[in-house]
Amino acid sequence: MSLPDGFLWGAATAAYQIEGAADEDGRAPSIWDTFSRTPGKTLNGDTGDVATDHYHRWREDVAAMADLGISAYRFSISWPRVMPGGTVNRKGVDFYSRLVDALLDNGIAPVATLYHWDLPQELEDAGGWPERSTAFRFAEYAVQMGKALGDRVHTWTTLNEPWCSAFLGYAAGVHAPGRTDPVAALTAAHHLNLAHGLASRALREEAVPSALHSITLNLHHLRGEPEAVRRVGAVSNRVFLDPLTGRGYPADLLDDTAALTDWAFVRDGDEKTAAAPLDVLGVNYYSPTLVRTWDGVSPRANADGHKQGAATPFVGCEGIDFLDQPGPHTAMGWPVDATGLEEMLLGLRRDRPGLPLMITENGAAFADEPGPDGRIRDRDRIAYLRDHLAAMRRAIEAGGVDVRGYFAWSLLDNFEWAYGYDRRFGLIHVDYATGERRWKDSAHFYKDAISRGGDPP
Ligand code: GBH
Repeated sequence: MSLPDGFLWGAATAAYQIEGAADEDGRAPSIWDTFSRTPGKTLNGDTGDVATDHYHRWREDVAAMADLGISAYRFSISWPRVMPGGTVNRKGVDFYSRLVDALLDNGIAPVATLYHWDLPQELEDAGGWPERSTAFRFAEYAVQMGKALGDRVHTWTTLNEPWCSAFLGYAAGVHAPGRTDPVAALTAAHHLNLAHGLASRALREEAVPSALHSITLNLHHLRGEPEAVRRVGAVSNRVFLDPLTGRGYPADLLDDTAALTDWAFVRDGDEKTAAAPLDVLGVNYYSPTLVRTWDGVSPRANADGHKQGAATPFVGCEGIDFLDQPGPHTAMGWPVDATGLEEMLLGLRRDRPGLPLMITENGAAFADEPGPDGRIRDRDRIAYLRDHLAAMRRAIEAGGVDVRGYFAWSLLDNFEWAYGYDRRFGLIHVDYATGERRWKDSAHFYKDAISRGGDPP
C-alpha cells in the first residue's frame, strides 16, 4: 500500500518561536513580546527576542529542509512584522517573500499560517480577540498577505489552534495575553471563528483563488466517561469544528455555558460567515486526553493547564476531572499514545465525511541524549515519530481516511511558549548561545522515512 499522490512530507515552525529580530525592520510588539517580558510568565523569564535567529539564518534553514527532503514547509507570518500599526511594512513582507521564493527554488511547497498566536499588541490594547473589530482587522491583514505572496503559497491557513488563543490566552491565562476571564474566552473563540470566515473568504475571493484554504485545530482526542467527553468536547472541539463546517454552535455548549453568557456576541449571519469553504482541515495531534465526571470525593486529578487552584481553560466544565494515563510521557508530561492519532483520524472521517485532512503538527519534547561521538541520540523522539507515522498509515490505508500531508513539529528546537527554551521539540538541535544547528538522530530518521515514502527502516 502507498500514500496518495502528492502527499506532503513536511516540517513546521511558527514565527515567534523561531524568528527573533523582535525589534528589527519595523516590527511592532505582539502580545507574546509583552507577555514573555513580564516577570513570572515564562520559564526562566525566556523571551522570543532572539529565539533561533531564523530571521537572519533562514537561508541555512531552507538548505537544511532541502537536505531533509521535505516537500512542504509550514511556517507562520508575524502579523506585527508585516502590518505594524495596521499598515503594510515592506521590509517585513520582503522577508517572507524571499523565504517563499527560496522554498520554491528548492521544490518545497510553502504552507503559510497567518496567525500563530502573535496578535499585534496595539490590537490587544483595543480589546484583543474578545473585541469584534479584531476579526475584521485580521481579514484586512489576510488580504494584504494574499496580494503580496499570492499563489506562490500552496496552502493558506488562517489560524493555528484557536483553542489555545481563546482558552489558554483569555481563560487559563497561561498564554498571552494572560487574562483569566471565561466569558472573554468564549467571546474570543467566537471572534476567532468569525475572523477565520472573513479572512478565508476574502483571501479566496479577492487575492488567491487558486491556492488551498485551511485552518488548523488542536482537536482534543478525548477518552473516558461519555458525559465528560461530551462536555469537554463541546468547549474544546465542537466550539470550532461545528461553526467552521456549517453546523453553527452546538446546542449543548450553549446550555453548558448558559450561567456565564447568553452568547449575544454571536450576531445574525456570523455562523454562516464562519463556515467558509475549507479545502483541507489541519489537525495537530500530540496526545489523548482522559476525562471523567468528578465524584466529589476522590482527590481531584490534573491536566496541563488545569491544575488545582489555577484558572481552567475548560470553561463550563467544572466537575470534570482530567486524569493522567499510565505509560510513557514526554518532557511536557504528555502521554505517548499513537493509537489516539489513528482514532482521531477515523473519528473525523466518520463525523465529517468528505473533509480532507492534513496533520499539520505532530512531535514530542524529550531531553537530549548526547552521544560520545557528538551525535544527539534522541531515541524517544524517533520511537514517537515511528509509532505516529505507523498510526497515520493505518488510518489512511486500512481506514480510508483522506490525509493529504504530515508535518513534524518541529524543524528546529525553539521557544516553547510558557516553557521557554527548556523544552526541545526539534529534529534539529539549536545551541542557543551560538545559534549553531546540529541534526539530531531523529532528523536522519525522518529523512530516511521520507525517502522511503513514509515507511521507515
Ligand atoms: C502546539 O500547541 C503549538 O501549535 C506549537 O506552537 C507548540 O510549540 C507545540 O504544540 C508544542 O507545544 O490538558 O487537555 O489542555 C499544542 C498545545 C498541547 C494544548 C496539549 C493542549 C494538553 C491538552 N496543546 N495540551 S489539555
